[in-house]
Amino acid sequence: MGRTVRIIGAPMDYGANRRGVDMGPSAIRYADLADGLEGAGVDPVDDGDVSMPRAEERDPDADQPSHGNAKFLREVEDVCTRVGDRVAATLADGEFPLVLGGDHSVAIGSLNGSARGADLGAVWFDAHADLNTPETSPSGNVHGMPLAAALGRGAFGEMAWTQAPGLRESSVAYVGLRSIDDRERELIRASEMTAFTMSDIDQRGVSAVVDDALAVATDGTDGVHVSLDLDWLDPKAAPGVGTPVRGGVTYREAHAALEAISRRDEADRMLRSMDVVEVNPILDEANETATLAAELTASAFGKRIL
Ligand code: NNH
Ligand code: MN
Ligand code: MN
Ligand code: MN
Repeated sequence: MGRTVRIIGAPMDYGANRRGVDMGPSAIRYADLADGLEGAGVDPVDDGDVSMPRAEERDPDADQPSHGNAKFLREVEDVCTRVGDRVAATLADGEFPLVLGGDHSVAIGSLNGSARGADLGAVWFDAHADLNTPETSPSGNVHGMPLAAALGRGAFGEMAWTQAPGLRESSVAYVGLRSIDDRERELIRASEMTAFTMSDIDQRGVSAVVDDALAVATDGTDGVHVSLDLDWLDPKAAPGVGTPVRGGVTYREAHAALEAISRRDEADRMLRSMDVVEVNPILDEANETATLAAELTASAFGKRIL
């Protein structure tokens, strides 16, 4: 019997600057995610969506005292607390939590839930570093902050709900960075995180880079969280995202990367939790990006061509 993969939908758009990303979970399900997972030899169970609050402040720029420059932070807290509880409960039942975003702020919940009572590593597939804090963010969008939130940096140090208890900075590896804010660049350089950029992929190939990222994330940890932001891919392969950045990985490179995850997982079952985020069906072409999200998830669980 294969593992049970519990699909947790988080139709969140409070962390992004574009509407439409809240339709991501539906679009990924519609793209036959469950069939793909069965094809990979796991048993998918759909847990439905976590409920979304109505916005307290309709104006994202409205003052939110003590939250500084972080839009809709109360709403993000509400959703991420629910995501974290569901992820933790899923793991406690011996099942695998797969969170479908929604914008990347949902990863605050996934990381918090997955890192309760366990030492966690993380592999972050993204064009962006997501290391802004309310103090450094140029946009105020919380989807540019989930790693900083999980690590309790800046103002997040006062917010227990954002923090991933068992996640150490030195167990985090980025793969495919190519759009980093100036302040983030300084923060990454001063941090203990490992950052593989698109240049590293160009020079060494994606499989070798992912193997190295996994070495970082598995060293001294109980398991690895994989966070897959679809804007990690080149916009030609994944047009349905809110913040496309050209120069990303190709369709084939993306598959090779997630197959490298599954090969490692086959050897030592290090894969603990995963989120798949930032699919925006309104900006997509014929559900191409959601379809790719579903395929890449199946690849991570070991689906092979032959
Ligand atoms: N770094 C920018 C910000 O903080 C962009 C973040 N956007 C993302 N991250 N899509 O993955 O707003
Ligand atoms: Mn992201
Ligand atoms: Mn431990
Ligand atoms: Mn991104």
